[in-house]
Amino acid sequence: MIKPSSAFDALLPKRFERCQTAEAFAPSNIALSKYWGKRNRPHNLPTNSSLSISLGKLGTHTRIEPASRDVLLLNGAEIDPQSPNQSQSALFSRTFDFVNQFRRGQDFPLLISTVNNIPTAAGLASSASGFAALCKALCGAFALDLDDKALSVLARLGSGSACRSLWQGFVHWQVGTRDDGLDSHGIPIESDWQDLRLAVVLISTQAKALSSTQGMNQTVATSPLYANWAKTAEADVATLRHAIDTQDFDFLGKTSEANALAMHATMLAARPAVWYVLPESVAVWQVVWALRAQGLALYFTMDAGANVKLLYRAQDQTTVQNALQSALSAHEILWVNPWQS
Ligand code: 2P0
Repeated sequence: MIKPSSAFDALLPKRFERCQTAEAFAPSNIALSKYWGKRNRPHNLPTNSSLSISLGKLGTHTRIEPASRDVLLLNGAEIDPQSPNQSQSALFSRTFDFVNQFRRGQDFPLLISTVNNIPTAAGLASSASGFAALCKALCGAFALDLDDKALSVLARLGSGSACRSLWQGFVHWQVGTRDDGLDSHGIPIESDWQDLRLAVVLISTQAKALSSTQGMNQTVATSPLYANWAKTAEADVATLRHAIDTQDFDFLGKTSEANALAMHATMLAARPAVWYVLPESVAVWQVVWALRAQGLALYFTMDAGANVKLLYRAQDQTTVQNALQSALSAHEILWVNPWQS
């Protein structure tokens, strides 16, 4: 098996000349046709292509500076690598495992300060924007001039969905066929259609008990529905590309909603079941279905967490806002223009 570091060797210079302070921002992204399963675990190579929309100004800002030892700050607080809190120590090791592969033995200790303006580990893809911002900031810190495709390949090695967080707007993560993963990266979709809006209904901002990596590995290994999922997802990406090309919102919404439900159904069939949905999430689905039955063009999607993301058109902003504020008054809602950075 090829080691993930082969992609770092292929894309980065052998030695870095200097280290300087650098900063970067990357938006989070929500998949409309999802990535749920790896054909190669260490490389985060997916079993199927996926297609996402960015979350505009919601994402991660990362600053890197030369330091005397490796330090990680998350939202201003230092992360203790020895912390008994497993999510803290895991975040430190996941971040610096990636940074070590990037540095490849060179002695450049770093202070990494990362700020998420979205709840961390709540199914709002903070690892996607986190690794994309980290990659961009590392390139700035070591004065590297990498193109977006190379950045996307490297970000994927930190977290699969991070390869879609290098751009605003629609992004297609092509599945690729190479064992070294150099052809598995995001590609921005050229489109002047900027009509889509998102509303994130916050059900829970608690870190999830089962990580996405664990959840998808368990699904691939044990769900009898898995083979069908990969085929469905590949077909949905093609359908979504057509919906974007023809600027057909209902086609896009209906495909996205069906794709999310197919992914969750596939997880539910895993043994034991993988399940991120809460009763409050289902209550939001039912509100969406009821409003749609009344003629409103409103759809939902959901990821590895209980929060529900709604899809609607910019022209329906006021109607959607009024309808949701009365039907979902118990929940905080984040309103997102995917193209506003
Ligand atoms: C996605 N998700 O396409 C899917 C849908 C969640 C549900 O990608 O193991 O954090 O780091 O590659 O990217 C979340 O999984 O997983 C994810 P790893 P990642 O957005």
